[in-house]
Amino acid sequence: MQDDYPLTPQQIAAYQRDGYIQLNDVITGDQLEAFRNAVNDAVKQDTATQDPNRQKSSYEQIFIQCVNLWPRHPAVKPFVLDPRLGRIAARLSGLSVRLWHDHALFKEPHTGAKTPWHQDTPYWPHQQKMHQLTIWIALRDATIHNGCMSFLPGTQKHLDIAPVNLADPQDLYAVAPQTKGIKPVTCELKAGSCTVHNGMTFHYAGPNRSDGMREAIAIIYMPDGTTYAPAPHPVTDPLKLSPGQKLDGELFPLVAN
Ligand SMILES: O=C(O)CCC(=O)C(=O)O
Repeated sequence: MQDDYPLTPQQIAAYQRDGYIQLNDVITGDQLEAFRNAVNDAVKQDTATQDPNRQKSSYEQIFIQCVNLWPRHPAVKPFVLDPRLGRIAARLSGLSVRLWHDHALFKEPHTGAKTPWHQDTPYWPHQQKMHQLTIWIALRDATIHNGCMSFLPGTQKHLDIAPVNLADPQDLYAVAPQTKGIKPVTCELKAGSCTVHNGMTFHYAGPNRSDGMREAIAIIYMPDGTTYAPAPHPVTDPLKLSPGQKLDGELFPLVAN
C-alpha cells in the first residue's frame, strides 16, 4: 500500500478554515500518465456518438462533462477508488467518507466560457450539506490561461444561498452579497496536483484561452451516513431511492474511515 500523502495539522486546519486547499504533486510519474490516459479514453468513448457540429447549450459550452466514469470504465476505477485519495478527503474533513461520484471536466480550447462562481452541494440530492468535498485533479497543467480554479475562502459557512444557474449565470454579488469583499484565491496547478474544496465553498474557473484541452477530473466524497433528499441528479435518478435513505451500497463505496 502506498504511503499517505503528507498533510500537516496546519494544512488540515487551513482547509477547515478556508474551505479549500491546494495540494501539490499528489499523483506523479507513471501513475499520472496512466490516470490521464484512462480518463482520456473514457471521455472519448463517452462522447463518441456526439455530433461535434451540434448547437451546444450554454452549459455544454463551459466544458465537456462525463459523469461517473468509474463504474463504466474499468481502467479509471482504481484511480477514482484509490484509498490514498479517499484518505486525503477523510483526513481533511475529519470524517469517514464514501464516494459520491466522479466527473471528467475537460474545458475545450478557445471556448471562451468560464465556469461561473457557484457552490456545489445545493445541486446534490443530499439531506446533509456541510461536509462534502471534491478533489479536483489537474491531469495537465492548469493555469490562469487555460482555466484553473479559484476559490472564495471561508464561504463554505454560507449554507442558505440559492443555487446559481450555471447555464444562465447571474452576477455573484446579486446571488450572494455576503461574499462581497472576500478576495478570490486562484490556484494554478501542475499536472498531478490538485485542489480540494468543500462543496459549499464558492469556486470559479476561467475560460480556456489556450490551444490545448484543460483536462481535469473531480472526485467527490460525502460523509458516511449521508442520506437522500429527492432532487434530480444523473447518479441517483436511476436508483429510485426513498427520501432519507442512506447513500451506501456498491455505487457509493466507503473509501476511507
Ligand atoms: O472544472 C471546472 O471548470 C469547475 C469544476 C467545479 O466546479 C467543481 O469541481 O466543483
